[in-house]
Amino acid sequence: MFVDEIRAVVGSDHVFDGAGTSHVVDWTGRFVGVTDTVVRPGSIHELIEVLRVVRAHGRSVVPQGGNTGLVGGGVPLRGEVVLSTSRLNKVGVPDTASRRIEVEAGATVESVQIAATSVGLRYPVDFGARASATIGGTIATNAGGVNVLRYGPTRAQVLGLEAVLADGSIVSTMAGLLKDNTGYDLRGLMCGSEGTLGVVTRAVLRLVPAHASVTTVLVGCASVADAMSVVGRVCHASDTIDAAELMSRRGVSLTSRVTGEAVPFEAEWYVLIESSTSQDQEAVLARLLAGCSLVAVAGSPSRRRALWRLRDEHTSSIATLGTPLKYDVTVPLESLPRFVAAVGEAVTAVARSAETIVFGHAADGNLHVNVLGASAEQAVDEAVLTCVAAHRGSISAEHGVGTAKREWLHLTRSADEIAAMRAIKRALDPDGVLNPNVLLPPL
Ligand code: FAD
Ligand code: 2HG
Ligand code: ZN
Repeated sequence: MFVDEIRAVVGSDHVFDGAGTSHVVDWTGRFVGVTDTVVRPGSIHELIEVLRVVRAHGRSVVPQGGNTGLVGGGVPLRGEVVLSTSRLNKVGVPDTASRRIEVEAGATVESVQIAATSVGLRYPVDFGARASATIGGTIATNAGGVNVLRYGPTRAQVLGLEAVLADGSIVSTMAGLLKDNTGYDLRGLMCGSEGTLGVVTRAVLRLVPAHASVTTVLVGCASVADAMSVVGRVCHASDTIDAAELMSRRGVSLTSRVTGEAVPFEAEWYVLIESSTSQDQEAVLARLLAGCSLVAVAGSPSRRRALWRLRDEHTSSIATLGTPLKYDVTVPLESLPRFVAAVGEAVTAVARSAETIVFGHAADGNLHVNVLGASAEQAVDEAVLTCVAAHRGSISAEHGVGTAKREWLHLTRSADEIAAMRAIKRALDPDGVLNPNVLLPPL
């Protein structure tokens, strides 16, 4: 029997029925699946053996890390086996000379951040789900977060990678060479492949120097256009800006109510800016923000944490109002203010009583559009995503396509591009063993 064979590989403590467990429900509660098998291999060899048994029985797997994904890509919506990386969670000792760290795929982002900080370095990928999201999951989704502006997305941190393909073969670039032009970039291909091409098992990650001190500033603005003009001015004049985050009055007041953190002042829109600090930089920021009347500078680490909670806790605060439809999009910076107005109108046109909350990584043109109280899901998907396409944006900036956006991929990718992606999938996973129901549109 299938489950007996899997038990023989990993031991009975590490195989169980998914019914009633958190492994079958996504973070938002919107995507609920079913599986008779959740398996937690304890080594790459066990993982390869598990895949062999899965293949032999004509089944497929959904790789799962921290299950914080927001596009329904990490749960078994069609009875797939859940392949959990929770036991592959070793974090190596950071190499301070080469500024890198070797980790297993199931290690959390936070555990890597802590290891880096302990030696005066920093892992620059950061976002609200850091305590649960894993390195494997962030590589598979090419996660972004608040520091992309300065350090790039997860793909830019991956110096080396090891992954197991559907047939059990291993691709590895764990030497982590800075320069290596020997053929196709398999490491880059795995980043953002959402578990469809290989199961990431280990990585070598780039670390950056920790800042001696940071300046964190909350700026109040009358409109999105004003907010984007502040972002533009600050980012243009300085290359030490780590983050520039956009929030609305509604998002901030809701988050303040849920978390108990005080809001320093009332404004229609807010920009939260963080920069590494030198005396010069403080003067530059002060000059650039001179025309802004609503400015709060975090004068202490606890004040800084409080300002960041107002941003980080948006997702969990919105979740207290119900299960939102989530859209994670990029639009060109110059059309971002127009897009914010247009997307609100587009949602209202198809779901009159729905509420739209917009926030995100302003400097990247990456907005999170959360729609609450809409029953006509398909109509709202279409309204929001065609509005994105009309503004020449992308339907996924950082969360990935998953199952939630797969039928809309054509809005962002041409037919030729989708055909090329299908050809890659067919070549590496001809039997559809790895996450067969995500990313590519249904045939
Ligand atoms: P999972 O949810 O378990 O899986 C996500 C996808 O990766 C699935 O398709 C899964 O099959 C695949 N996968 C997982 N592990 C592997 C592996 N080892 N090998 C191959 N495929 C694998 N995302 C951002 O980009 N930026 C943000 O700012 C951000 N903020 C968030 C805030 C909150 C509060 C929450 C809940 C989520 C946020 N996310 C954000 C989304 C989410 O945290 C990321 O997508 C993250 O990368 C998922 O990691 P995970 O380990 O939870 O992956
Ligand atoms: C963030 O930036 C995350 O906080 C989550 O990407 C966005 O909840 C969301 O829509
Ligand atoms: Zn985000």
